[in-house]
Amino acid sequence: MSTHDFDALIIGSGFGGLYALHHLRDKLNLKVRAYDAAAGVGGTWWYNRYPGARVDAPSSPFYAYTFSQELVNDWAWTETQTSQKSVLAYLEHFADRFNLRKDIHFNTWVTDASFEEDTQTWEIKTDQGESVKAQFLICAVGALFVENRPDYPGINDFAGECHHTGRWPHEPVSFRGKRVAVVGTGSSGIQSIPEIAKTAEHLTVFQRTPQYSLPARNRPLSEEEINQYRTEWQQLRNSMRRRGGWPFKTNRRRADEYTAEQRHAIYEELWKEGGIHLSINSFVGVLSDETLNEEVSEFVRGKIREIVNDPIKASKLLPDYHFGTKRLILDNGYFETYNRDNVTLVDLRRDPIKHFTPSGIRTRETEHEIDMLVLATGFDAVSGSMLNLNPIGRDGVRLKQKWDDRFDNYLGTAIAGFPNMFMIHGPGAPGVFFTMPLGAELTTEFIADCITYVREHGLGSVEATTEAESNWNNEINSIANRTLYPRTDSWYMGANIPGKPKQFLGHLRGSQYFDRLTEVASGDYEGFVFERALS
Ligand code: N01
Repeated sequence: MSTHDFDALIIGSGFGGLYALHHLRDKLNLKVRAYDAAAGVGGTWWYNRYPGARVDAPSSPFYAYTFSQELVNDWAWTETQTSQKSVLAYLEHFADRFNLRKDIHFNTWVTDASFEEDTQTWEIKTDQGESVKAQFLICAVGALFVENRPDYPGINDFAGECHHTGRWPHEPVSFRGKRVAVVGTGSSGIQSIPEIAKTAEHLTVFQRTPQYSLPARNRPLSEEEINQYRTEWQQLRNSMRRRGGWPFKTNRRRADEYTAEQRHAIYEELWKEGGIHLSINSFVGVLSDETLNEEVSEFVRGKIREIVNDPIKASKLLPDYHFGTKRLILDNGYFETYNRDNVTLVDLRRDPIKHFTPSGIRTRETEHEIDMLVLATGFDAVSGSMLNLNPIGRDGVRLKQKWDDRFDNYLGTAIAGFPNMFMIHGPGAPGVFFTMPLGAELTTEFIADCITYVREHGLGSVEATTEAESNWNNEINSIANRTLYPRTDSWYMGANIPGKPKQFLGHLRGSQYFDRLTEVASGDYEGFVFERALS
């Protein structure tokens, strides 16, 4: 008799979890069940419904699954920068089209996951009282899920409305006639601030680090563009796979072959074009050559000075770290918002928050009376949601013990001591440095091939070796260390969470990474050990 109820269990029903459910169930014919704490599919897109929420990368039609031409044909993206509402509607459509909801238990939080060595199975327990076993556990728990809430003295005594952007209510939130405070100016803050300012009586932005943000230049997609991407889909898909997640040919221009004046004209053009082009299409080495990076940084600072009328406000908004080494932000009128009379900027570096009161925020210099607090303070990114799950592996070791001082894993998907468990978008995977939906597809396909290998060879478990983890760690770091990324405190480095080990959390060369997965799969899974089936 089988010792398990399912072949595979999946935690999460965002882009990763939904695709894993479809692929494992419908392509591999496995018995699969998925769990999600939310009441519906969508993951990140279920939770992050704050005003102005949009994809912060070149999106339509690329921020989408790529594997099915039919799916591409029956979904029409409407804008170049997809809104949260559209992405969520797309994922709901995907779930319905492939009949996925029947195998997802919603409103169900997985409280425990542990590996039983004698049966080579995972057992999970839920807050609904279920206890279920499966041979494989797929953790599609989200790279940006566990919200970071600052612990300023008195913050819990604040008596007004308080929302974190990553847990935005499903009911409409009105800012009309209210004095609103936004703490945080990452993507979530910068996307929501222009929207909140439109109706709030007054908006006060509490900024710790000024940011580089580029104009998104969002616009409707034309019928012609939609037809074209549908016709060319297979080529686009191949280009995305080869070119780091997006189909664009990036410019290989060398900065030293142009005069300063010519370079400036190129920056102007790319700024006008909008999106991330200034970063990916200006010159080779923008994110690794300090001098070139400073030139681009100064160009953006110049734009901020031009846009913001009040020079004192503008000076507070000038970023002083290396351009692009925190997540680049795409905005729709962010800097322009500071020209409104109802918007104030507090520079927390000069005037830090002392404590909260029931009616507002006390900084060193001022008492700010507010009606609503918006925390746009980000996430315990990438590793946070795996640590939240805190599975128990071999010898009763919990992930929190294993990851006490470093997020060791192999290929961003497997962990030594945690057999038959895989992560989608784990630490060391390309994650946000690649198109996440395509990344989820390719990672799932690797996982599915590995599961097939185990089953076809009559094996019971597959597990990464500690040696492979150590080599992988060196590989990730050596790629990151060739760039300016590690020099900046960012969530990419785990630096936004007090006490979190500092480690670069992504693989910067997505295409190379997925080549590597193919190589490992075709080379009998180097870096993994297999155990024969025990029963
Ligand atoms: O979070 P963030 P986010 N006191 O960590 C500040 C993705 N995303 O939610 O820079 C005061 O970037 C913090 O300051 P500092 C996207 O990949 C995707 O905006 O640490 N301030 C920073 O300004 C993005 O990168 C989409 O000094 C505090 C801000 O809060 C990622 O999610 C849309 C503070 C946090 O910025 C995270 O973005 C939106 C404190 N105690 C976001 N603690 C989509 O495309 C933190 N801050 C899906």
